[in-house]
Amino acid sequence: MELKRLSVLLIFSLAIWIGCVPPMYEPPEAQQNTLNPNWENTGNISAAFISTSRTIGVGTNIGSPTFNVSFIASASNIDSLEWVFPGAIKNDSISEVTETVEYNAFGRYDVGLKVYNTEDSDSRYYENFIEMYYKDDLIFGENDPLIWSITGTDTVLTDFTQPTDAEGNPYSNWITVPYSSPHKVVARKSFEDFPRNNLILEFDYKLERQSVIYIDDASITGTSLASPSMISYVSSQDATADDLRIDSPIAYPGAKRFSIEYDSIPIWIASRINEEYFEHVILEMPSKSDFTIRMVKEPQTMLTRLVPFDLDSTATNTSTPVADTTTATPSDDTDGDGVTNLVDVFPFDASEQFDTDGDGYGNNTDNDDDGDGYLDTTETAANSDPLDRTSIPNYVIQHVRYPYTLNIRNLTIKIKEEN
Ligand SMILES: [Ca+2]
Ligand SMILES: [Ca+2]
Ligand SMILES: [Ca+2]
Ligand SMILES: [Ca+2]
Repeated sequence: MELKRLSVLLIFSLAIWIGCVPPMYEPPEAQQNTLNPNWENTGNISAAFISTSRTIGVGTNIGSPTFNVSFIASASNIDSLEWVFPGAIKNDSISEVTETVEYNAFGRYDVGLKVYNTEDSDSRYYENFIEMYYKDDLIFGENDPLIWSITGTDTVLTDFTQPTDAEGNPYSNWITVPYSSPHKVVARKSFEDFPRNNLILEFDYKLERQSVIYIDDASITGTSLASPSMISYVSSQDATADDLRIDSPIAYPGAKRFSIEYDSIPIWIASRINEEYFEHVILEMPSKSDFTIRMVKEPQTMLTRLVPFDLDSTATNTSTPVADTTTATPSDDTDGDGVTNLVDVFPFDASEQFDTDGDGYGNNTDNDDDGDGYLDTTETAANSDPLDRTSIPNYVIQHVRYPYTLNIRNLTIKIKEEN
């Protein structure tokens, strides 16, 4: 970075300008401007000025951003004036009341103004009066180097949603990865031509526990045990009585949930669910001008749940057992159906032999042999046992076990204030 060289230059030019060597630079208080003690207000005129902006967040991640700031001297009764704009690349003069100054790099810039009239002079010099930093717009997409690129094998655009206010307007600089994204979610962005030293990555994040999830009833379909393995979530606002409500566990076991990688090396990891408040993170970055940032939401653990089919309303289940049909000749096969009278529940009926649920209807007539409320045809299609009332057809549902939403906002890259 050029700051040190700038400081030296500045001290040198100051020495020429005011004719003596100024004292060593004292660091300013955070967020305050420092008035150089050698540049005093001498009385009748004042070297006050205003500018169109003081801090500028620019979302340029590749190449040098360019921005203009206009300054207006608000002094009156002056004959002449002189500006200094260290670090600026272009300004048409230094002696006009209004100056438009061009900068072309992230950083902090001092501004000075000296005013004169025939009797007096006054000067002001502010350290770090202008700050230009990188402010990310948190826009996600594919194959565009200027936005966050989704790179995971499972990552899809719907993994990134923008929260909205009560009127439905999206919040800028704020993105969420919903709990309904169970896979690993990765977004990547390259940065080029940044200052090499003292870069600080800052952002706010929140890992929000989703205490209740609803599974869309319409997504619970199919007849085989293997289907559906994944389901669709529905928001609590849109859930109906038919949708399946699942309460999340109170406590979530600690695990790596969200991480930041610099050139593929993890430099920060979050695990704790902090559902109430955003936490502010400040990360010092290595001294490279070209680098890549990756944001990674780890895959969520899945839970398999069995949800019984709805009962078949047409299942035949009476409470009238077969009459006692004990015969005097147990080893005979009176009705000639191939099953001896001892075993045949219907020894005089060649079309029936067994009544598994004992409801008086033989298994050949009965449409629900085991009396569990599911038709034999349903059970066969769903691979449950039609002759075992403890075996019933289920949907196999996989849902997120510890659902949480990741919020990220106000991502910036600034140059660290020197101490
Ligand atoms: Ca029989
Ligand atoms: Ca039966
Ligand atoms: Ca059955
Ligand atoms: Ca059964």
